[in-house]
Amino acid sequence: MKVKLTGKDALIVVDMQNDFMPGGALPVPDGDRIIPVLNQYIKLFSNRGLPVFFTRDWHPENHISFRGYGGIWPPHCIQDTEGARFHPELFIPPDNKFIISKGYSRDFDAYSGFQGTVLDKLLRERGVKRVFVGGVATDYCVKNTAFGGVNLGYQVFVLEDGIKGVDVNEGDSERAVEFLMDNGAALITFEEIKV
Ligand code: VGL
Ligand code: ZN
Repeated sequence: MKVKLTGKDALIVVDMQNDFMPGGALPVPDGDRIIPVLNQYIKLFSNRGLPVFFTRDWHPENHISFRGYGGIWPPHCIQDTEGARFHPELFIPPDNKFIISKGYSRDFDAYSGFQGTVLDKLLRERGVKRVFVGGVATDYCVKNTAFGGVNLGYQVFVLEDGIKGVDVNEGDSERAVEFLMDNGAALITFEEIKV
């Protein structure tokens, strides 16, 4: 498949934060290996003047998703800590980029970048119709952000070469991609974008 970028496209990079990278509090195995290709996508969109959205997990230290506070995860991406910062090699364009914080209230978790955020509003006011979604984790926040996009009426492309999962249960990431395709999302690689 070949896809030509249009003025109604946006890139969504999900949760490329230190805590989700090898050595972090909740590491996605090889999560940092997708950074070079994500940077290619980011530069492509940015050079075309298309908006790039970076979601981030942004939890208070007593967040409901943490073990000991009702959740299943080790503490991760605590607001204003090193673990919550984007990986230092991730390219953040100087302009037309947006940081979307999610899961910032103690009693509310968000696997989707659309939940409790202004992401949909920002996309709509820019006339965005198609979103390209990459990042981590395939089986959690990428899955839910992409599914949220589908449900809100966007045409969703999942970056096949720009996602990584945790696979708490073997096959979770594969099933997540299948689920998204069953719901109308398409898979795409960098080479398939027509320049
Ligand atoms: C995520 C688990 C907990 C993710 C966030 O970004 O996929 N996973 N919080
Ligand atoms: Zn989280």
